[in-house]
Amino acid sequence: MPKKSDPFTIDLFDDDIEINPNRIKLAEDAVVLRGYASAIAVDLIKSLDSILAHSPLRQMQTPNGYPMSVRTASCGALGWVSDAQGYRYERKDPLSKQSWPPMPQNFIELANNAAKEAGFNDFTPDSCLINGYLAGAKMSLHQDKNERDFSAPIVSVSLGLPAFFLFGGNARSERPQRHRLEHGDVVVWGGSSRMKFHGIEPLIDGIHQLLGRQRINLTFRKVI
Ligand code: MD3
Ligand code: FE
Repeated sequence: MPKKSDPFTIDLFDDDIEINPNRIKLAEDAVVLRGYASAIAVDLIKSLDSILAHSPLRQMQTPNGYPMSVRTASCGALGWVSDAQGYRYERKDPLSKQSWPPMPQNFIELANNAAKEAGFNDFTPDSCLINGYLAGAKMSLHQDKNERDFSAPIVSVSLGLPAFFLFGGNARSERPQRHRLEHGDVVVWGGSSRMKFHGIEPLIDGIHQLLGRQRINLTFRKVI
C-alpha cells in the first residue's frame, strides 16, 4: 500500500516506486524540498514581521569594514553578528541591546520537520539567521564555520523573489553548481555538504505577491 501521508518520502515497496519531483538531491546530504514551506508561508511572514519589529534587518559591517549588501537579523537564543571584531554568534542584538526575539513555534516546527524529511532526526536549532535581499544584493562564495556543532544540519527556507544559489565544493576554486531557489523551497544541508562553499548571485528585481521587491532567506542552525 502506498503511503499517502507524506509526499516527500520516497517509498520503495515490492512494486510501488514513488519518485518525488519535489525532492531534489544536490549532493550527498544536501536535498531541496521544493515548495515544502509554501502552504505555511503566510504564517511564517506574520512571525517574521513581529521578529523584525524588535530586531530589524540591518547591514552588518564585514571584518574588513565594508557594509554587506544583504541585510540581516536573527531570532533564537543566539544571533549572527559581524563587525570589525569578526563573524560570530551573540546572545544580544547589538542594535536593540536586548536578547534576540525568541524563535517562533512555526519556525521551529518547520525546521525540525524538514530536517527529518532529509534524514536528520531531532534537529533543534538555537539560531535562525534572517537574510534580506533587495535587487543587486548578493552573498559571495563562503563556508559556514562559525557554529560549534558541525554535526547538525543547516535548514534554509526561501521566501519572496527567486534567487540563483551557487553550490560549490570543499575549495573556493571548484566551479559551483547553479540552482534557482524559489518562494517556499526548503534546503537541508548536513553531513559531507555542511562545509561546502556556497553563495547567492545578485538578486534580480521583481515583485513577489507576498513580499514585494525582496527575497528573505531563513537559515536554521545549531550553533552550540
Ligand atoms: C550550503 N545564506 O546565511 S542559504 C548564509 O540564501 C547563507 O541567504 C544563503 O549562505 C541565502 O550563510 C544561502 C543556503 C545554505 C545555507 C547554509 C549552507 C547553503 C549551505 C551551509 C553549507 C552548505
Ligand atoms: Fe552560508
